[in-house]
Amino acid sequence: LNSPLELYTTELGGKTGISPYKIKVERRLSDLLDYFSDREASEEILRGGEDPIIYEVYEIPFEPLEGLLNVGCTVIYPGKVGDEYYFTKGHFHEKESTSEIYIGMKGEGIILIQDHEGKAVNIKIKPNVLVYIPPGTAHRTVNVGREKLVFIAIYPSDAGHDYETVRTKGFARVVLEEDGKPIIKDNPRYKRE
Ligand code: M6P
Ligand code: ZN
Repeated sequence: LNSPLELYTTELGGKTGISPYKIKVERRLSDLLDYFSDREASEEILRGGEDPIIYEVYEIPFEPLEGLLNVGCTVIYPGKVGDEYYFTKGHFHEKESTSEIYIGMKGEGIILIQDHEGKAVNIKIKPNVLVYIPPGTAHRTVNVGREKLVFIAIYPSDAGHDYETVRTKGFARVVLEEDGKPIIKDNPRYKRE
């Protein structure tokens, strides 16, 4: 990890969005089996001997400590599982008071944002768009384009990721391809609290 007392710079752009970075995380279809709507379609792909990369995250993280900011860059590949576009797992922050900034770099996508009651909004992300994600909301990014979707994230290092809520309850909305275009629908499998 970088020392939080030392200044750093990183260059924006290129395949990894930031360079240099400290950590690379790779998420494949097998890591996301509980997240995509069409389980049968997921298993079909895996049975075919493929386990495609869905997204990568390049990070410059600090230890969890109030006042420190992590920087990450997420690269979501273009693709679908069944009719559903590739996306990130999505998460609430464990520390409820924390917010986050996303900045679009390449490609186009939709950020699904919802609170614990399931009140949901969707926001476009593309180059030169900055999105402020308020505290207490889950956020998932969906790549609806034909190229990789690249965006920068800036968030408190002590925010923490709560994946469990999203894994077990799902998102209120899904983004599907219909007639070659993305449409946003209510998720029939979403478990409202
Ligand atoms: C962004 C940030 C990260 C997050 C990543 C992937 O870069 O929000 O904190 O880890 O996207 O999203 P997820 O953790 O939901 O898979
Ligand atoms: Zn977050």
